[in-house]
Amino acid sequence: MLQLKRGFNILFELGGIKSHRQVHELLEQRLDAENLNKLKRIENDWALLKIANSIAMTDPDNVFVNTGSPEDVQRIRELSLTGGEEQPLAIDGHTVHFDLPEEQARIVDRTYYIINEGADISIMAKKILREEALEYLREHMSGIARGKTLFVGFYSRGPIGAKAALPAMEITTSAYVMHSASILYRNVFEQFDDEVVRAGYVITNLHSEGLNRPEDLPNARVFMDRSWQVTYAVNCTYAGNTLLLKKGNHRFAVDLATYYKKGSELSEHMFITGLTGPGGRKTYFAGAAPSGCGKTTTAMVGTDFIGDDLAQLWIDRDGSLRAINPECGIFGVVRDVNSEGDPHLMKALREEGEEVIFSNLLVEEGNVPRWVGDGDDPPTKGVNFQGEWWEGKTDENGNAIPMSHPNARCTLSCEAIGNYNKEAGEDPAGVEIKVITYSGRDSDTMPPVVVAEGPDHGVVIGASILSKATATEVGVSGVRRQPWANAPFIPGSLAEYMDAQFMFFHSYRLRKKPIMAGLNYFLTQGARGGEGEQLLGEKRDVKVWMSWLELRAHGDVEAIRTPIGYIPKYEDLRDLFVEIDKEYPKELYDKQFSLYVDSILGRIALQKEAYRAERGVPWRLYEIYDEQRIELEALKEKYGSIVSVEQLEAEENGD
Ligand code: SPV
Ligand code: MN
Repeated sequence: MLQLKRGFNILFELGGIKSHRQVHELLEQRLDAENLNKLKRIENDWALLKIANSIAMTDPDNVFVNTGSPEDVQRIRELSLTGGEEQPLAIDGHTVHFDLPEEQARIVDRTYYIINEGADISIMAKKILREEALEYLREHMSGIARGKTLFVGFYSRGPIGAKAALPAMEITTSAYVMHSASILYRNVFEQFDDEVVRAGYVITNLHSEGLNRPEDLPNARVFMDRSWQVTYAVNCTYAGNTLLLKKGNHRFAVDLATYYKKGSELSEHMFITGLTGPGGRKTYFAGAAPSGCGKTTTAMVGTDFIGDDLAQLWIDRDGSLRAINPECGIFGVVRDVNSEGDPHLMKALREEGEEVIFSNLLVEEGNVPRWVGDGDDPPTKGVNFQGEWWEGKTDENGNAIPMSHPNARCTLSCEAIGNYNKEAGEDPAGVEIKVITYSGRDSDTMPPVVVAEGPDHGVVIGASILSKATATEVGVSGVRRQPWANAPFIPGSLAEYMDAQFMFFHSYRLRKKPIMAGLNYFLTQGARGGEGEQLLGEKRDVKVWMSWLELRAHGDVEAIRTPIGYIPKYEDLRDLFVEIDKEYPKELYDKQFSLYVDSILGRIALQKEAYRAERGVPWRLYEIYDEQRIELEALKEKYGSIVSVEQLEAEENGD
C-alpha cells in the first residue's frame, strides 16, 4: 500500500516554514542577490516550500542555485576540487573522488523507509516510524550545513515531457554530489515549473556528508519518506547513498507504478539498448540484472545504447511498449572494463575529450586512474580508496587489499559513449521495446538464453532471478534471490509488485507484446562436467545471445520448446558465432543447453518456499511453477536428470 501525503512532513517540521510569506522572507534573508535572482525563475509554491525548509533545517552559510548553465556547472566542478571532494587526473576533465574505506557501496543496513503507524512494506526492506525518523534527523541533520554551501539543483528523471518522466530536486552540501547529478540527470531549471504541473509530482532529495569522518559512519542514514516523496541522506558520500535522484527516486517511481499507475507503467532496474538487425532494422531491448552482474556491459553491446541502469516503461496508445531512461549518464562499475570487452566505454575513459569522475580506484604515478581488469600491466603502487597502496598490501586481517575496490565506478554522460543514440535517447516518446531480458549470476542451472512461452511466463522468469552477492552493497554475501533485479528498490510488498507485473505484461492494451527472456552468462565448467569456476562462455558471447533474441523477436528463427521456455537451435547460434569470429562447437552448445533437471527443480522448490513467506502472491506464479515441475519430472522419469537437446526435440515432435 502507498498513501501519499499521510502523516506529518518531517522536512516541514524540522524547517518550520509553513506559509508563502515565510518562504519568501527566508529566501531573501539566506540567499545572496545573485542566487535569489536565479531562484526567481521557480514559482511553484510546493517546490519553494521544500527548498525553504531544507535551508531552514540545515542552516547553511550560503545557498548555490544550480541553473544548469555552463557557468554554474563550471563553478560546481571548481568547488568540488577546491573543497577536496575530487582531485584532478592527468586527462583534462577527468577527476577522482574517494569515499571512506568503510562506505564503498550502498549502506543497506542503514537504509530505511519512513512509515506511518500500521503501514506494511516489503519484507526485504527496513523501516522506521515517522516519529523516530523525525527525532533522528533532528539530532543528526538539523544545522548540518553550518559552515557550508547548500547546492540546489532541478532535474527531470527522463526526457522533458515524456509520459513517465518525473521532476526532482537535489539539495546537497556536497559539490561532488551536485557535479555527479549534473552529469547523470537532465537539468530542467527553465522548464521545472511546467514539469511539476505536468507530472503532478515533485521529488525532493536532501543530503549532507556532515563531517565525513569514519567515526560518524555508524550514524549514517538513508531515509526515504514514501508518503511525501522526500529522501534524506546523512553522514555519507558514496553516490549510491547520496545522489538519491538515482535509487532513492527509483523507489518512489516503483511505488507510483505499482499503486497509482498499475497496469500502465513500470519502473525497472533495467538497461535499454538497441541492436541493428537484418536490413538495418533497429530492435530495442530492456534488460534487468542485479547490481554488479554485467548490466552496463550488456547495454554497451548494442549498436544504439540508451541507458545502463534504469528504465521507465509504459504502454503507448498504439499498443506498443515504450521506454525512456530516467538518466542521461552512467555511474558504472569499472572493474573489468577494458578495450576488448567495452571499446566504447574504454575510449571515453582513456582518451581526451570527455568529462569523467572516477571513484574508489587506484591513482598511479602521473595521475593515471587504474582498476582491476583494465587490460594493462597491473601497477605495483599508487594511491587508492585505502590510501597508499603497494602490491601485496594487506588489511588488519591479513587479507590482500585489491588495487581498486570491486565497486569502483566511473561517472560520465551518455553522450561521451560512442554508440549512444542521442536522438532516440532524448525522445520523449521513448523507444519501442521488443525484447525484455532478465539475468542473474547463476553458476549452475539456467541455460544462457531461454524465451518465455508468454507474458505470464516472462513475469515468472523475472520473479525467479538469483545471484551471487556482489560488491555493490556493504556487508552482503552468499546466494540471494533477486526478484526482477529490482527487489532492493521495491518499497511495498513483493506480491503487489508482482501483481502489477502480471497486469502490465498481460494487458490487452499491450497489443505489441515484447518477447521476454532469461539470460545467464555465468554457467561454469564445474557445473557441466568439467572442473572449476571457469565460465563456459566469455563476455563477447553476449552479442550472440542478443542477436538471436533480435531474430526471435521478429520470428526469423525457430526455437525448441522446453518446460522452462524456448531455447535456440544449434545451427542458428553457430552462424551467429561466425559473425563474432568464433567457433561454436556442438559440444559446448550441449553443455549450455541440456537441461539439468535436478537443479531446475531445486530452484523451483526454493522459489516457491520463499514466496510462501509473502502474503497475497498471485496464484499464477504457483500455477506456472507447478506446470514446469510436472513436465520436468516427467522428462526426468523418461530420460534421467540430464536431458539433451535432442531429447527435448523428440518430446516436442511427439516421438
Ligand atoms: C547499483 O548498485 O545498482 C547501482 C549503483 O547502479 S547505486 O547508485 O549504488 O545503486
Ligand atoms: Mn543499479
